[in-house]
Amino acid sequence: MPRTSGSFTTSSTGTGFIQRHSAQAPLGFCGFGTRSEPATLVASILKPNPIDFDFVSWPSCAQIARTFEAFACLVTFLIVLLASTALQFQSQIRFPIPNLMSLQIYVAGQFYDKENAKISVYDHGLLYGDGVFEGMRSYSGKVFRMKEHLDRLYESALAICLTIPISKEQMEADVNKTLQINSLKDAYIRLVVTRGSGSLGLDPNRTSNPQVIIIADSISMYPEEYYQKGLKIITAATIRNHPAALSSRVKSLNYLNNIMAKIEGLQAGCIEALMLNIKGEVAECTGDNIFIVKNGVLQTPSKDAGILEGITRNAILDLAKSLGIPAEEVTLTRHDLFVSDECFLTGSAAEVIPVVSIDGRTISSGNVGPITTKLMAEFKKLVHS
Ligand code: PXG
Repeated sequence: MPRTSGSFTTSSTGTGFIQRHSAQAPLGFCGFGTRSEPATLVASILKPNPIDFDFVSWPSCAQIARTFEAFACLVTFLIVLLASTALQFQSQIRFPIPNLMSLQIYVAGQFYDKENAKISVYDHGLLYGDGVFEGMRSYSGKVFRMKEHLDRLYESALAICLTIPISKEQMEADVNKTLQINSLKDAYIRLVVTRGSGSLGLDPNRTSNPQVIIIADSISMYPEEYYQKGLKIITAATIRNHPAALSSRVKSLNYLNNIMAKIEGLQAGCIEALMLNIKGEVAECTGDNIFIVKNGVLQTPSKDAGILEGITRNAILDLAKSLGIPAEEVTLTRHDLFVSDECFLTGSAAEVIPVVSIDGRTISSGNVGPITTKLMAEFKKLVHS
């Protein structure tokens, strides 16, 4: 607080500026000082003069610093307030403010932090498993057989009368954008298309806005040691979907029978399980196709066995052809598997993984066979080419 002394006004710090009001008055002191000097000193020198002076306060360095400090605090407070309001706002109206530390998930054309990527609980994808999906991988930034995966996705959608709201070209561009935005080169990509949200009831006509979701993340399907030593699998009692109920070529969001089989496998201490079809023939595993080698011939169940026509499976059949390994799509039984020379599984997530034991029967010597080893190496080359 300024205090008045005679005809002078000094600030409480003594710091001041003296302004001359009278033309006859001697030139006053102009500047900054500490408590008693020089402003107070000058004031006392001038005191005998009957001249009116105003001692006008000027801030000290400490005052300026305090003011700046207060200002900085205010600005920081406002920024924090603004940011927290924006985050609350964002979670309510899904206005995306990307957190670059978080994985960015594509939902219906926009990117959201993993924590905020959500769809309605009324979406029939959740309520009924009504939707389709794809799982694919990118290697060095390039998605392996993207066209085949997108063809299968759109065919699956067609089969369940679901119109995907974007074109294949747009989907391809959005997949690549999802990889880029997350700076991912070697990734697992999950595409999901749901029926959209609607009323409680099966009727798909009472839904709207199918949701397209693209997740690009890392995935390690099986521990590395299994690629070296091979898997032990069992046959699940749960059979593969009856093709007349739902074609196994539709990669639908309803994977419950495969999950039931997977649980059986896990309960038996195996991380993968074999599924048979309604006729008791070998179909495939819960998330992979199956191959055996018998007398130098590669064999795999045909599409008629009620399998998903795997893209990795087709890549292996192509490779076998180019390597001169005879290959055929045939009906296989568990017995064929037990007495095979080699066995392996294929899938986008698992890639190519050897099997060395089925239902307690050791396959051949129990080691990974030469054709399996060759195909694993060639597949690795192919995905990186
Ligand atoms: N059969 C079934 C039942 C599958 O689900 C395959 C075979 C292999 O198909 P591809 O086209 O991938 O060679 C699959 C694929 C996952 C996951 O997250 C599952 C699959 C693929 C990718 C990821 O569990 N299954």
